[in-house]
Amino acid sequence: MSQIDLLLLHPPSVYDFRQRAIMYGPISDLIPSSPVFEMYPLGFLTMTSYLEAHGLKVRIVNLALRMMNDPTFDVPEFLAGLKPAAVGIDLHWLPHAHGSIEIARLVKAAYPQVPVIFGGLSSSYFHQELIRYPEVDYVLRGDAIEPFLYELLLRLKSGGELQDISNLTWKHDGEVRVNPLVCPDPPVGFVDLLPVQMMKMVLRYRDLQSVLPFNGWWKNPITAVFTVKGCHHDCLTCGGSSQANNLINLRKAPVFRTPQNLVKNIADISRFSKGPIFLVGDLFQAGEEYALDVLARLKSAKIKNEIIFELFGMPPAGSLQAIDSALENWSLELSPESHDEEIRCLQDATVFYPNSEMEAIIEEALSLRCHRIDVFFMIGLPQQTRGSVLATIDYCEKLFKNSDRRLSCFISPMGPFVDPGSKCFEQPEQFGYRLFAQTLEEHRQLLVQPSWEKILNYETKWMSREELVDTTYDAAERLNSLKLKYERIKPELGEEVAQRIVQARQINNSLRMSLDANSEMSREERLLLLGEIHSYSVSTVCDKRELFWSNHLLNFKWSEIFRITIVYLLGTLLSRRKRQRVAPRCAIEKKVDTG
Ligand code: B12
Repeated sequence: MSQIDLLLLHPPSVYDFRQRAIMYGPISDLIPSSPVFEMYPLGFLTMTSYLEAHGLKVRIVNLALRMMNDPTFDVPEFLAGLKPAAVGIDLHWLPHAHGSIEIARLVKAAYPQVPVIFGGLSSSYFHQELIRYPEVDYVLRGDAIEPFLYELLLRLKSGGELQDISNLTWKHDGEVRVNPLVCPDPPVGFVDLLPVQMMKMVLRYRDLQSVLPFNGWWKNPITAVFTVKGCHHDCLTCGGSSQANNLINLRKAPVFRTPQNLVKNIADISRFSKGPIFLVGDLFQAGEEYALDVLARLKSAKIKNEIIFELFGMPPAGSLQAIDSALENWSLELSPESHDEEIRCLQDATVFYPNSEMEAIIEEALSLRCHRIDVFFMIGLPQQTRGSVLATIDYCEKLFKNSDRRLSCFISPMGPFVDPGSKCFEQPEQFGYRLFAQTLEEHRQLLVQPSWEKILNYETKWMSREELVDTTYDAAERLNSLKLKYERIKPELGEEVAQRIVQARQINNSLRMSLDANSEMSREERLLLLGEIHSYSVSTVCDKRELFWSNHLLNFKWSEIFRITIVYLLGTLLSRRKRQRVAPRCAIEKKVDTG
């Protein structure tokens, strides 16, 4: 068996979701994942790139996806078949508060001597609490930890000292140690998300299932390229805002990836995939000059993939023409959050734009070769009432009327949690919020409540949890009808969504009554919800497929994948021959031995 220097495990949101009866609600309808939140952090790929480039062997296992796709998949049994030198578990998104710790428990049971390392945004925020769980040995804080992780793995193997490893929270003789937090500039041009690494991992461990980022990725092989660490903006509800970044990562200002490196990464991806590439972060945040530089390079690289741009604010005049002249295939994602300009302005006045400006941008994009515009709205914002949410849906109708089928609108509740580090989480009263959980353990407990109404970690002065839930279904129902009316979705799809909303609302109402009456789920409700993640929680504010792009296996460039496979297999064959002459050792041992 090939020795693994670091086994990276992605947990499901709730570990035993297959045995529990929970109505998760539409908390993941606007992302590719289900309520199991089976997508692993992009950081898994950057860590893999970095560590493999330094000679270590990393294996990613998406346990959440394996558990979803195979009801008989047994985590302890699977773990027993591996032999890692160290295990990394992400607690990046807070909705993994339950699953991550349960998986750590199983890892400890499987290999008591193997170090368990946690990392990610929520791990960083809750590091002091997290390290006190007996199954957690190390927490690496920060958003650019690759070099620290490498150093930690070497030291763990060699038995070296740990007190000078930056950003490490650890235990020594039962005492918690918190090493100083530093915020390094990410390595020049960042660490690439290398698709080739994923392919090599599939070949090395003969396991495709474990590496897939989310359910259905084969059909919708969207890839993401991140452009920035940190953010200029300070939106009240965002856990990736400027204030949150400063608080959690000590990142005081965003660091942008160099245009050269960014476009190189896109070109690398385009060699094996014809699928869409999502640029994470608004290019115009780094200034017009930066964005134009990226666009010019994209033009020279002759990228054919559809490139999806997200816009936080409205771009300067002429920007859309620049995009259009660089790419024949592009789309936009806009997030005005609310139609109400006052509510939008409250989020962060520095990124505010009036509706008229957004409408002008939409009109211009539609006059160009823009392939698709998705407009996202949110429920649960400061000062937002039920009436305001419904008025947002009226505004969607206005947008539908003045556009064509390339534009669609989406609305979803902010959930399950308002994010730690955001202003609304840190100073809830000041922004009209009431929190139901503050600590990590409290969030773990919330995640296993029977319905999403009880899972939400907040309500606002303007909407109770009950109202947030009811308003979500009302808004979703109306938006779905509008999409049918304006032919944004196929009639069968729209009717399916309408039916799902009715069912979801019914089960939610019945749960509400039984929980209020005796705090227990009825037997019928339990049976209905047992192990259920789809029927009442997926596609109940929109059909998930509305988010996806064209879907077929032709999205892959099979000749390139074949070439990489052959090169890899030949490489392994040669190195196996060499190893037959030298005693086999794991990569870390070699590193440590040679200093
Ligand atoms: C891109 C993105 C997405 C993409 C997913 C990309 C992906 N697979 O990572 C999409 C759109 C799908 C998404 C979905 C969600 N997201 Co999101 N997302 C982001 C965004 C904009 C950028 C993240 C990013 O790309 N970082 C760059 C990569 C390279 O770094 P990284 O993944 O963070 O990894 C580094 C470190 O975190 C750390 N690390 C991570 N994991 C581990 C594990 C170990 C063992 C170690 C040692 C270190 C480590 O090391 C890595 C390298 O240094 C951030 C906001 C922001 N600006 O940061 C929000 C953000 C992270 N998302 C957020 C949320 C809430 C979600 C959702 C839960 C929303 C929802 N309800 O649907 C889902 C969860 C998805 C899932 N797991 O299924 C919140 C997180 C708040 C919180 N504390 O929970 C953020 C901050 C935005 C916000 N709303 O405030 N998201």
